[in-house]
Amino acid sequence: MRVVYTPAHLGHDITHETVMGVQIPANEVAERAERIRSVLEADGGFPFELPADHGEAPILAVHEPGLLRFLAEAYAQMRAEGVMRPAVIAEAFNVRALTEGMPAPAERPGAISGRTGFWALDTSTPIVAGSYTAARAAVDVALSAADLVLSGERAVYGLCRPPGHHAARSMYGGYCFFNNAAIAAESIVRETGESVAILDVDYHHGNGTEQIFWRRGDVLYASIHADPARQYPYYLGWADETGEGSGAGANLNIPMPAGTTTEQYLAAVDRALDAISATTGSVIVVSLGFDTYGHDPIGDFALTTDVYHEVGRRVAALGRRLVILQEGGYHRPSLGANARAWLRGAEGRSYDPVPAAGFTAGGATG
Ligand code: Q9C
Ligand code: ZN
Repeated sequence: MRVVYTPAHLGHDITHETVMGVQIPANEVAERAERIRSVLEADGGFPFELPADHGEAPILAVHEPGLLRFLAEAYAQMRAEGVMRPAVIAEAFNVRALTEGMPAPAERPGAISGRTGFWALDTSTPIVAGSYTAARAAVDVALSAADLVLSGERAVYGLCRPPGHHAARSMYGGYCFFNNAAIAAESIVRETGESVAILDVDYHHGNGTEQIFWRRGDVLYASIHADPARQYPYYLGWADETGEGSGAGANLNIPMPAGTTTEQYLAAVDRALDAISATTGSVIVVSLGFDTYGHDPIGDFALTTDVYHEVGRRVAALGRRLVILQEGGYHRPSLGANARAWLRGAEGRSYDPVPAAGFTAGGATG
């Protein structure tokens, strides 16, 4: 299976994220993508290629121009204001209650600390000097993977970093800046005139993808994720969110309990795949996360590496072409093996696990 990857993600070299007011070591770090890269390279069955620059147009088909402008300018604006903090993080947020009963505020020129909160969902998505370039490159990875599939590949893996599915039309957050999967899905719809299904198997609900396609009947969004009653993104991901207008019935949320087992998970995968089978279209965009893994530091499911092989196999068994895009997954030592298992399953190759020592050669810390 061909893989699209670029080292541009290394510029998003964050060290900390802020959770409930406290700085903790960042989860969404460069090592994640490098771990996946080295295991796929060692496998031998995954030729790597660089993405092509697709420009701003496919991003602006999905996102508000102001969000793109903000992300492009934020770090430099902070420095220009003489603020010497290591990363741009919001101070105050443009919350619903601020203007309840009033017109919603527009973005105004102003201090970076306030401008950031106009576009941000949370405090756990720091912007550093190389974040914007990395986020643009992740979009190009997704679009280049989509190009390969549209030109005849059955399945292609885009090793996107930073991830994308929490980014909404006018909002970044949840470690995401641009919604790579939504941008790829929209470009496939425009290119083919077909419907597209997005299958989101990240541990978290893809609130951004849901929001972007909420009123769209030509893009099915199906997601299996931790119940928002106990887990981020809290406000969306509930089972009663089914879409509106032309999108009525084209949003499927399957919230799962803590401790979700292989059996429970595979039953949910079958439900999502049944919904996808009922749609037209020949391409599935997969938002692939490994924060469903039993040892993930921010997840609470109980999945094992062999399950990913089976999920990949079942998704491919629908017979549609696959644009597979990396989202989350934070247990660094297992990420490569999990990605390899999923992708080999999707390609109809055997699971054939390699002993853990085979993955960690070269100084991994475990
Ligand atoms: N204690 C993705 O998986 N909250 N994003 C972190 C950690 C944000 C996850 C709290 C989680 C975002 C793409
Ligand atoms: Zn996630």
